[in-house]
Amino acid sequence: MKRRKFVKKAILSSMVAIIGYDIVFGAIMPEGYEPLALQGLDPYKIFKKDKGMVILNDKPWNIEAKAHLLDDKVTPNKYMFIRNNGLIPKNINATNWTLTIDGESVVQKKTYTLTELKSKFKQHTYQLTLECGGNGRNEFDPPAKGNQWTVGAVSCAKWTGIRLRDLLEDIGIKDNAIYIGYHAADTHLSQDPNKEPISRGAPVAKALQDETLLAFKMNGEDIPIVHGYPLRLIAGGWPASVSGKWINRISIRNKIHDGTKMKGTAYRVPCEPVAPGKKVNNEDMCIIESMPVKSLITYPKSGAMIKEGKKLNIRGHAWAGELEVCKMEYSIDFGSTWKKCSIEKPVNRLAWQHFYATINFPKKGYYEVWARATDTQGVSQPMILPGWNPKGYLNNACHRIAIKVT
Ligand SMILES: Nc1nc2c(c(=O)[nH]1)N[C@H]1C(S)=C(S)[C@@H](COP(=O)(O)O)O[C@H]1N2
Ligand SMILES: [Mo]
Repeated sequence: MKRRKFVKKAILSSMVAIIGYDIVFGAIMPEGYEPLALQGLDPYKIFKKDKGMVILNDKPWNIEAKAHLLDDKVTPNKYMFIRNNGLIPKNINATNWTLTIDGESVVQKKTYTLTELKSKFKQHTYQLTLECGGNGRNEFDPPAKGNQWTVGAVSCAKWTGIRLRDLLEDIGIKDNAIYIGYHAADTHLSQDPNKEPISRGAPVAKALQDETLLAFKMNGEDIPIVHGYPLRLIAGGWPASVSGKWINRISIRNKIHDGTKMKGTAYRVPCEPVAPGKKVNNEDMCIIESMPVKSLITYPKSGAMIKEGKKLNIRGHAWAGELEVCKMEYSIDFGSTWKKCSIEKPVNRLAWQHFYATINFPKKGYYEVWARATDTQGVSQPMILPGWNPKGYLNNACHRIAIKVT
């Protein structure tokens, strides 16, 4: 018979601390066993999320919103999706938090304290759209592995922090700098301290944009722990994986950053469209940069019923990565004809835009309302699933809701 392995002392004592009672036979508890008392922890309470949010995975935590929960113009924490690649850092201490800037292309490596960052540089606030590159993955066929996001892995909160550009100007970067890469305090799922769950970044040009922030506030308060407290990179309009949470180091690279999840099929898609299911060579994969044009009907909720003869007011948000949305339309006849919606300007660059329309339905029955956004380069959302890719990124197909006229 195999010898049974017992739980490690350090892990046992942390379990005791959470449960608040001595685990009497704890010393002979099998390794890897999770006491029931710990399994009962309510994620909605811990993360202060609305009960309507959907848990896709608990190891690591991945939680998404539903379309109608994203109705607010500024996304509050309770409706903000959670995407973790690893384990949330424990024992975060903001008072001794530091950010080190290093890499081949930094003039001289330097470490700033969080207090210094907050006091030395001017603070800015922007509302910024963060959408997971895998939002909409659930529709891909053949299916793509990973969290099966439907439509709710997108948010647009107000972020306050300092410009990454101001920091880079302070420290000085060399002419050969081409990319920045972040490093963070979260733990790899294997708990191996030598592995990083994720370490991505962006070209220097994106890092130098006005809206690229090192943020310490979200919607006017300290960033919630799960969303990156006490310091987070925010790069609106790009896959949200670029917006590193819990960051403690930024490397200025003289090449494309080669951290975890920068290679292979991670956050990369075939540079040219391929047939569904096809194997794509590494050199034919391109890093996702600006996210594609997309929209979401946030009111009413799909399945809503209205009385015959009544008009229906719909509304929602539209966004287009680095671009703006300049046209918004809806269809009630499965995309045969389209009518215009009103669309507002964004409050600032890289923030989503609000649209609304009033719809008349010709008679009783079942309808679908489809929404379609067009960006300033004339590119519109596809009606059906766009280009297949191995990891199921960039699904920007038209959002649709069901309506019954009774
Ligand atoms: N350190 C760290 N940063 C991270 C991640 C992570 O797992 N660890 N996930 C990334 C991904 S893939 C996404 S989509 C966003 C999600 O941000 P949110 O959980 O605040 O909504 O954070 C990004 N930043
Ligand atoms: Mo993501």
